Amino acid sequence: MSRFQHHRIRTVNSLDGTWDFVLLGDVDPDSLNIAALCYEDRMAVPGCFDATPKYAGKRGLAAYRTRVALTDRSHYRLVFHSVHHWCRVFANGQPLRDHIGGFGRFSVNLPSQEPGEVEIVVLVDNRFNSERCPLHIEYFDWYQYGGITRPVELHRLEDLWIESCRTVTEQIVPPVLRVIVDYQMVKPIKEAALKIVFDGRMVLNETVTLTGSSGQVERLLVLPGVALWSPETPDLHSLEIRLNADDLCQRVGLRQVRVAGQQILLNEKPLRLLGFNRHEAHPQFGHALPDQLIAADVQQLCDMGCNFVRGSHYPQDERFLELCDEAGICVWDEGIGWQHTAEHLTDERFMSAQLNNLEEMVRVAQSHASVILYGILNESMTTDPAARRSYARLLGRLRELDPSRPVTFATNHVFEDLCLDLADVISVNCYPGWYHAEIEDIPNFLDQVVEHLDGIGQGKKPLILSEIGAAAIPGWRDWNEERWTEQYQSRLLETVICHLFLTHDRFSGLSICQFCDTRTGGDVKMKMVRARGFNNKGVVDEYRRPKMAYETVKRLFHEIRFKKLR
Ligand code: ADA
Repeated sequence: MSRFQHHRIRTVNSLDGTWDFVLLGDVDPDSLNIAALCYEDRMAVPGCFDATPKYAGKRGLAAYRTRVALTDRSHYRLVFHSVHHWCRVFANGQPLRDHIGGFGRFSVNLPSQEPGEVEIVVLVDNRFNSERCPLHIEYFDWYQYGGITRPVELHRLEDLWIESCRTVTEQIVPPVLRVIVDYQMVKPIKEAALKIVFDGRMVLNETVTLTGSSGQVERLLVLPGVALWSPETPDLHSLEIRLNADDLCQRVGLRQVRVAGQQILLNEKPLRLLGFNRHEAHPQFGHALPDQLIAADVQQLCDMGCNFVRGSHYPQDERFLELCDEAGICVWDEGIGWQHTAEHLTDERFMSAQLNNLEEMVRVAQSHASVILYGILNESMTTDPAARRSYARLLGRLRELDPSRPVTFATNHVFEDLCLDLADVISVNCYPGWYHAEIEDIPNFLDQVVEHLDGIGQGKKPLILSEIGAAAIPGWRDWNEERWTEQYQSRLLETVICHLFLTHDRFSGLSICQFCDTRTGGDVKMKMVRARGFNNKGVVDEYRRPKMAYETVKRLFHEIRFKKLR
C-alpha cells in the first residue's frame, strides 16, 4: 500500500482495484443472508461510495465483494488499512470478524483451506449507530464518509511471522536503537534465526529462543556515525528484520523527543512547530485520498514552510506519515474524537472502542520518525469531573503502548479545564477574532491563556496553540475586509503568527485551523454557520486552490524558520 516496500520476502498482494458493490440501505447486518446478495454495481477500493455522484450523501449498509487466489496451504491474512465506520468480513460466506471505527488498520486471518479461490465479502456500514459503532457521531464538524477507505492487502504467512516491529532511539550520542520485534506462530517452533540488516549491513545474526504462540525479541543496536533525523535533516535509514523465512522492512529516523520544562526537545534541541490541522478529505474522494493528492498536500505544506501537522481529528494515513518522515514534517497523531460529552466518556462501550482505536493508531505510528506527539479526544468535556478518569485512562494507555512520545489533548475550555495536569503538553484551541472578540484582541487573549496556565501551576509545560483561524469563502475578497473574506483570514493569521513567534517565545507550536476546506457533517445549526456546507477555515479550498492567507502564512513561516527572525 505504500511507496516504501515493507516486505521483500513475504508475499503481499494488493487487493486494490474495483470490487463488486451493492448499497443495501437501512438493513440490519445480523439478519442478512449474504449468499443471496445481488451485486448490481462496482466500486473502487480504496474509495468512499458516498463521495461518488451516484451515492453522494447516502447512508446505509453496503456490501463489497472480491475474490482472492490462494496458491498453497500457507496461512493467509487480509490487512485492511481502514474501513468506515463499521464492517464485518466474510470468507466463502463465513463471518470472520467485525471491526469498529474508520482510520485504523486491522487484519483478518483466513481459515486454513485448500489452495484455490476464496470469495471475500465486506459488509460496510456508514450509518450513525452508537450501539454498533460509538466512535463516529453525527454532529462532528467533518463529513464522515463510508467505504473501504484505505488499501487492502493479502499477506501469505509462514508458520512463524513478524507481527510488528517498534524502534526506539535510546540514545543519540552515539546513536543506539532499541528494536522490539513481536512475533506469532501457528506451530511450536523453539528456535529461529534472527537477522537485522541496517542500511544494507548485517548488524545482527543470531539464533533466538521463542516461547508460546506469540512473544517479543528485543535487541539494542549501537550505530556510531549514523545520521539523526530532524525536520531540517530528515535522514532515514533502512532496517530489515528477518525471522526464519519472514521479513519486515522499515525506514527508521533516529531521533529522541522529550519534554523539558516549557520546551519540546527533539535530539535535545527545542522544537518550534509551525503548521496546520489537516483533514483527510476531498469532495471527490472523501477520506480515500489517492497517492497523488497525499503527495500534493505534503508539497503544499512544505511550500509554506511547515514542519508540523496535527492530524485532526483521527489517525492519519500511513502513506502520509511516510511522506512526512521524508519531508521532515513533525506529526501529532490523534485518536478519533470530536467534542464528546461526559456521557460518552463514562460509557464503557465508547471507552473500549477508544482504547482499541488508540492501539491501532500506535501500531502504525510507532515506526514513523515524523510522529512526535499523540493526542486524544479533541475538545471533549474536560470541565466535567467525570471526564478525568477517562482521560487518565486513555493517556495512560498511550504511555503504556509507547513511552517514547509525549501525549496531549486539545482543550477548547482552557480556563475551566480540569484535566490539564494529565497531559505532557498543553494544547489550546481558541477562536478570538472569529467566534468572539476582534483581531486586535488576539494578543491580549493569548496572553491571558498564558497567565492562566501560570496561575494554575500548568505554566511549566510546553504549550501549543492547537487551533485558531477564520473562515474565508474561496475567492471572496471585498473592500470592507470583514469576516468571511480572504483578506480577513489573512490578517487574522498574520496577527497570530507574529504575536506567537515574532513578539513572544512562550508557544512551542501552532497548528492553524486548518489546511484545507472540508465538508461538514453536523445538524442544521452547524450547517447554518458553515457556508456552502463546508468548514471554510482552510488556507486552501477543498480542491487545494490557495487563498490569500496561503501566501501570508508562507512568508511568515519562511521568515521564522529559515531567516531565524525573532
Ligand atoms: C473546533 C474543532 C474543529 C473545528 C473548529 C471550527 O475547534 O476542533 O474541528 O470544528 O472548531 O472551525 O469551529
